[in-house]
Parts: sequence; C-alpha cells; structure tokens
Amino acid sequence: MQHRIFSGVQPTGNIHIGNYLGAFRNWARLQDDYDTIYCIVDLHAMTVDYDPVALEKARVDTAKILLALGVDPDRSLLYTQSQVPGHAELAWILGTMTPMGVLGRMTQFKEKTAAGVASNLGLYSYPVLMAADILLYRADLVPVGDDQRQHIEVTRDLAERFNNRFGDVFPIPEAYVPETSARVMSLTDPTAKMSKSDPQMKSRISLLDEPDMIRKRIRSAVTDSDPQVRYDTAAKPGISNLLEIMSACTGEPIESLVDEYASGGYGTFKDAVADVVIAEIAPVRERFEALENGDVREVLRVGGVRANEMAGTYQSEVLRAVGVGAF
Ligand code: ATP
Ligand code: LTN
Repeated sequence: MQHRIFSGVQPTGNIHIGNYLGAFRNWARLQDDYDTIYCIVDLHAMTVDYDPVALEKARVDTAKILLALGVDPDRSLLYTQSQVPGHAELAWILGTMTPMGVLGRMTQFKEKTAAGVASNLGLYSYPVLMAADILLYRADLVPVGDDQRQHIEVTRDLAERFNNRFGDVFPIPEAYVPETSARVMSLTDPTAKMSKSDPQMKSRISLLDEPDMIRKRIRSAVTDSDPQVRYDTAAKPGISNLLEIMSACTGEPIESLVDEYASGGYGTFKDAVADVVIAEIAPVRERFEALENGDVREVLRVGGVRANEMAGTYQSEVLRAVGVGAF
C-alpha cells in the first residue's frame, strides 16, 4: 500500500524560512511518491488569542503560500480543518484516553504558558487534536520540523492505546524530519527557534519578504565577534544557523561551505547567504502574488468536501469500535 502523508500548518501568517526549510519544502517534494493530505489547522490557531477577521485572511494567505511553493491540488488534498467535523470528534474520543500528566509535560505548552499566553483547555489539549488530525486519515508519515517530534510521540502513544483497547484501527505514524534545517534559529537570538509568533520581525525571513529586506535581515543577523566562519552550534550559534540555511538552500554540505568561506570574513559570507536565500524564495513570492483569492477559496472548498467524505468513512470505523454513533 502507498504510504499516506498528513501534515498541518496553523493559519497564523508570517510563514518564514524555518517553516519552509523544516517542513513545507518537503510537502511539495513528497507529492510525487506519496498520497499527500495537507491541512490548514484553524481550530489549532484558536488556542491563542486571535481576531476572527484576521484568521480568515490568514487561512487564504496560508493556502496561497502553499500553492505558490508547489503544493498541487491535483496531486494533494488541501483543505481547512474546520471544514471536517471528524477532527474535533476524534479529538474528543482520543482525549478520553489521554493522561493529563502527558499533556502537562509538553514543551510547546510549557513554553507558551511561560511566555504569558493565557492557558486554556484547548491549548492544553492541542496535541490531542493534532493526533486526531493525523489518525483520522490513517496517515503513516508526518513531515514536520524538529519542534513537533514530541507531539508525534503523543500521537503514536494514543494510536497504540486505542489499538490495544479497541482493536487494530490506526497505523502507528512516524515523523518525517529533514536532516539539515529541521530547526532554523532566530536571526536575533540564535539560541531560540525562528518562530511566527516572535514579535521581533527582524528575527525571521518571511517567504514574502522582498530581496532587499532579506539581505538586510541576514546582514543584521546576530553573530559572534570572532570573524572565522566555522560550524559550532555551541560557540557560534548565529554562524552555524546561517551555514545550515545556506546548505539547505544549495544542497552543498556544510563542510564544503566552511572550506569556501572560512577566511573571507562575515560580510562576504552573509552576502553569499543572502544571494542563495533570495534565489530560493523569490519565485515563491512571485507565484503568491499571481494567485487570486477567489480561486484559492475554491481550491479549499473542493478539498474540504473531498476530505469530509474520506474522513466520514474512516470515522464510522472508529465510532463502531468504541461503541457510539448510529451504525
Ligand atoms: P510558532 O513558533 O509561532 O508556534 P511555527 O513557526 O512553529 O509557529 P507552525 O505553523 O506551528 O509555525 O509550524 C509549521 C511547520 O513548520 C511545522 O512542521 C514546524 O515543525 C515547522 N517549523 C516551525 N518553526 C521551525 C523552525 N524554526 N525550523 C524548522 N522548522 C520549523
Ligand atoms: N502542531 C503543528 C501543526 C499541526 C500539525 C498537525 C502538524 C496541527 N496538526 C498534524 C502535522 C500533523 C505545529 O504547530 N506546527
């Protein structure tokens, strides 16, 4: 049987080069070899304070970026989570078998609440909804960045618990994480991951940034004062991050980039990084601008109808197994 891929993105704007190199670039590449389902997870985005009008806009913009970077609705199912009620229903069922202690240990939950995000039940049970997303379609591979590994572990654990109690319903999914650039770091604090929700715009390169802006951001990226270009994440986190970004964009191993730029100074190196990043993402911005909102909404509508049909069939099996629903 062909492997099935499922992944999700929150419609929260600011899609950056970390999201792209860590996850979305793979989404497009994987379409050739796998059955691919990509979901804009708007119910997840409601777990933090948000504006309904901005959420709707971000949903369409996020879909536009995915289409611009090569997600093809003829080869992939692309839709919005809230179009398919099965996500929330399965999350409830899985929630009844999720120990509270597991959720309290989640790094993302701890980091968000420590950063002052108001805690609520949705934020706490976020990983259960994510497990439901994946298991609803019986996916077995999940392309994500490094920060999501822990949530995939919870998903695997819930699938096993479910299967042990109710019979073999779910495949046990695996994370698909790239070897380089699975954790692109912030340009202003290279010890923290680049993040959509960082209030400092300078901390990230957005996929929609103009070339001049990209160069400015890379030139001002925080680095150390020893001018040698070398890969050492502990002593030189800023330079190591730029080396990883460059390697991910060019496909050249980090060692050969180090050989090439070791003694040229940071200015020359940063300009070279800017050149390859601009070459990599400028076409995405151009394609984004050429897409019409109405057409994108239609892609999502059609995707939602298909996803709902598929989910409905699978979900009847779950309801029957747990002894609820009309069957
Ligand atoms: P936030 O940091 O505000 O929670 P985010 O930047 O993680 O948001 P998401 O929509 O939650 O954005 O993530 C989309 C995908 O991008 C996920 O697969 C995630 O693992 C990946 N990703 C996020 N940040 C990075 C990063 N800095 N490096 C590599 N991959 C990343
Ligand atoms: N939690 C993920 C987004 C997400 C997801 C998913 C990823 C929601 N559901 C299912 C993969 C599979 C994030 O914050 N990046």
